[in-house]
Amino acid sequence: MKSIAIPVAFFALLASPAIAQKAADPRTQQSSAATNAADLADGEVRRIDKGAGKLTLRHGEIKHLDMPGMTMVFQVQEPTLLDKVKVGDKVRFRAEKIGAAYVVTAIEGGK
Ligand SMILES: [Cu+2]
Repeated sequence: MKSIAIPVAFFALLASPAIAQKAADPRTQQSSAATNAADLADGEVRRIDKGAGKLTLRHGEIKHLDMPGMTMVFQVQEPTLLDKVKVGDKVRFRAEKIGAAYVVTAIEGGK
């Protein structure tokens, strides 16, 4: 067991200062906040409307938007995001409120 535990601890020591440094760097602060893994919500694709650039997701809680789990329609920031998913996919996604609209800006884990 020790032979497994030591490399893991060693990796953790290496990784944590790197993460702290990245977060403190003003040049990357904004972009790392936008793609922070903690801001990704769980969702399931219910409907895809490529013509309108809309995506219906049943999603879990979205903490940074103060939103409980529900099924709702999102705009997508880039139409190509819709090519990454199909109905029924379980995904992780980033949603932002832009003006009056809720917009999906990133999706991972589809297809
Ligand atoms: Cu919602």
